[in-house]
Amino acid sequence: MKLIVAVVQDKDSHRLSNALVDEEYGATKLASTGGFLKAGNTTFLVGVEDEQVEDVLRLIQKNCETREQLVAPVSPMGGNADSYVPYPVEVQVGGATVFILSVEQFEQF
Ligand code: 2BA
Repeated sequence: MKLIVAVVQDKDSHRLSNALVDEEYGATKLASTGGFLKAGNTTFLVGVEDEQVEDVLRLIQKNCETREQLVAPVSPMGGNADSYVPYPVEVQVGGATVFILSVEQFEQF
Protein backbone atom coordinates (compact mmCIF):
# COMPACT_ATOMS: atom_id res chain seq x y z
CA MET A 1 0.00 0.00 0.00
CA LYS A 2 1.12 3.58 -0.68
CA LEU A 3 0.29 7.01 0.71
CA ILE A 4 0.24 9.69 -1.96
CA VAL A 5 0.90 13.18 -0.59
CA ALA A 6 0.10 15.81 -3.22
CA VAL A 7 0.51 19.57 -2.77
CA VAL A 8 -1.77 21.36 -5.25
CA GLN A 9 -2.99 24.88 -5.80
CA ASP A 10 -6.22 25.84 -4.04
CA LYS A 11 -7.76 26.64 -7.44
CA ASP A 12 -7.45 22.98 -8.46
CA SER A 13 -8.40 21.36 -5.16
CA HIS A 14 -12.18 21.24 -5.71
CA ARG A 15 -11.82 19.66 -9.14
CA LEU A 16 -9.31 17.10 -7.92
CA SER A 17 -11.40 16.31 -4.87
CA ASN A 18 -14.45 15.63 -7.07
CA ALA A 19 -12.41 13.47 -9.45
CA LEU A 20 -11.09 11.35 -6.56
CA VAL A 21 -14.59 10.91 -5.11
CA ASP A 22 -16.00 10.03 -8.55
CA GLU A 23 -13.36 7.29 -8.92
CA GLU A 24 -14.08 6.11 -5.37
CA TYR A 25 -10.67 6.89 -3.88
CA GLY A 26 -10.56 7.83 -0.20
CA ALA A 27 -8.76 11.13 0.33
CA THR A 28 -8.11 13.73 3.01
CA LYS A 29 -7.59 17.41 2.20
CA LEU A 30 -5.38 19.54 4.45
CA ALA A 31 -5.10 23.32 4.28
CA SER A 32 -1.39 24.05 3.84
CA THR A 33 0.92 26.98 3.16
CA GLY A 34 3.80 27.08 0.66
CA GLY A 35 7.13 27.84 2.31
CA PHE A 36 8.30 30.07 -0.54
CA LEU A 37 5.21 32.04 -1.57
CA LYS A 38 3.70 31.85 1.94
CA ALA A 39 0.34 31.49 0.20
CA GLY A 40 -2.35 28.90 0.86
CA ASN A 41 -2.31 25.63 -1.01
CA THR A 42 -3.96 22.24 -0.45
CA THR A 43 -2.31 18.98 0.51
CA PHE A 44 -4.11 15.74 -0.37
CA LEU A 45 -3.45 12.47 1.44
CA VAL A 46 -4.59 9.50 -0.62
CA GLY A 47 -4.09 5.95 0.62
CA VAL A 48 -4.19 3.40 -2.22
CA GLU A 49 -3.13 -0.07 -3.24
CA ASP A 50 0.16 -0.18 -5.17
CA GLU A 51 -1.58 -0.89 -8.48
CA GLN A 52 -3.80 2.22 -8.09
CA VAL A 53 -0.92 4.69 -7.80
CA GLU A 54 -0.63 5.32 -11.54
CA ASP A 55 -4.36 5.98 -11.86
CA VAL A 56 -4.32 8.52 -9.01
CA LEU A 57 -1.25 10.23 -10.53
CA ARG A 58 -3.18 10.46 -13.80
CA LEU A 59 -6.11 12.14 -12.02
CA ILE A 60 -3.78 14.60 -10.29
CA GLN A 61 -2.06 15.44 -13.56
CA LYS A 62 -5.37 15.87 -15.38
CA ASN A 63 -6.89 18.16 -12.76
CA CYS A 64 -3.95 20.35 -11.70
CA GLU A 65 -2.70 23.20 -13.87
CA THR A 66 0.65 24.93 -13.96
CA ARG A 67 0.25 28.67 -13.41
CA GLU A 68 2.50 31.70 -13.25
CA GLN A 69 2.34 33.59 -9.97
CA LEU A 70 3.84 36.94 -9.05
CA VAL A 71 5.98 37.12 -5.93
CA ALA A 72 5.77 40.54 -4.30
CA PRO A 73 9.14 41.98 -3.26
CA VAL A 74 9.89 41.89 0.47
CA SER A 75 11.91 44.77 1.90
CA PRO A 76 15.35 43.65 3.15
CA MET A 77 14.69 45.29 6.60
CA GLY A 78 18.29 45.64 7.71
CA GLY A 79 19.45 42.70 5.58
CA ASN A 80 21.68 42.87 2.53
CA ALA A 81 20.09 45.45 0.20
CA ASP A 82 22.44 44.40 -2.65
CA SER A 83 20.28 41.36 -3.43
CA TYR A 84 16.96 43.22 -3.02
CA VAL A 85 14.77 43.02 -6.14
CA PRO A 86 12.37 46.00 -6.04
CA TYR A 87 9.83 44.57 -8.48
CA PRO A 88 7.57 41.48 -8.49
CA VAL A 89 9.11 38.30 -9.88
CA GLU A 90 7.09 35.64 -11.72
CA VAL A 91 7.44 31.99 -10.63
CA GLN A 92 5.84 28.88 -12.09
CA VAL A 93 3.68 26.99 -9.59
CA GLY A 94 2.40 23.43 -9.91
CA GLY A 95 0.57 21.53 -11.36
CA ALA A 96 1.34 19.38 -8.29
CA THR A 97 4.20 18.34 -6.03
CA VAL A 98 3.73 14.66 -5.24
CA PHE A 99 5.41 12.33 -2.74
CA ILE A 100 4.68 8.59 -2.74
CA LEU A 101 5.37 6.82 0.55
CA SER A 102 5.25 3.13 1.40
CA VAL A 103 2.70 2.36 4.09
CA GLU A 104 3.88 -0.15 6.69
CA GLN A 105 0.46 -0.79 8.19
CA PHE A 106 -3.07 0.50 7.63
CA GLU A 107 -5.88 0.16 10.16
CA GLN A 108 -9.39 1.57 10.38
CA PHE A 109 -11.34 1.13 13.62
P1 2BA B 1 5.83 27.31 -2.39
O1 2BA B 1 6.91 26.89 -1.45
O2 2BA B 1 5.05 28.52 -2.01
O3 2BA B 1 6.51 27.51 -3.82
C1 2BA B 1 5.80 28.04 -4.91
C2 2BA B 1 6.66 28.05 -6.16
O4 2BA B 1 7.76 28.94 -5.95
C3 2BA B 1 7.29 26.69 -6.48
O5 2BA B 1 6.37 25.92 -7.23
C4 2BA B 1 8.54 27.08 -7.24
O6 2BA B 1 8.25 27.34 -8.60
C5 2BA B 1 8.93 28.41 -6.60
N1 2BA B 1 9.96 28.24 -5.57
C6 2BA B 1 9.87 27.51 -4.44
N2 2BA B 1 10.99 27.62 -3.69
C7 2BA B 1 11.79 28.45 -4.37
C8 2BA B 1 13.12 29.00 -4.13
N3 2BA B 1 13.80 28.68 -3.01
N4 2BA B 1 13.63 29.83 -5.07
C9 2BA B 1 12.95 30.16 -6.19
N5 2BA B 1 11.71 29.70 -6.47
C10 2BA B 1 11.15 28.86 -5.59
P2 2BA B 1 6.30 24.35 -7.07
O7 2BA B 1 7.69 23.78 -7.15
O8 2BA B 1 5.29 23.86 -8.06
O9 2BA B 1 5.79 24.07 -5.58
C11 2BA B 1 4.44 24.32 -5.20
C12 2BA B 1 4.29 24.06 -3.72
O10 2BA B 1 4.58 22.67 -3.46
C13 2BA B 1 5.25 24.82 -2.82
O11 2BA B 1 4.78 26.13 -2.57
C14 2BA B 1 5.29 23.95 -1.56
O12 2BA B 1 4.13 24.18 -0.78
C15 2BA B 1 5.19 22.55 -2.16
N6 2BA B 1 6.53 21.98 -2.34
C16 2BA B 1 7.34 22.12 -3.40
N7 2BA B 1 8.48 21.43 -3.24
C17 2BA B 1 8.39 20.85 -2.03
C18 2BA B 1 9.26 20.00 -1.26
N8 2BA B 1 10.47 19.60 -1.73
N9 2BA B 1 8.85 19.58 -0.05
C19 2BA B 1 7.64 19.95 0.44
N10 2BA B 1 6.76 20.75 -0.23
C20 2BA B 1 7.15 21.19 -1.44
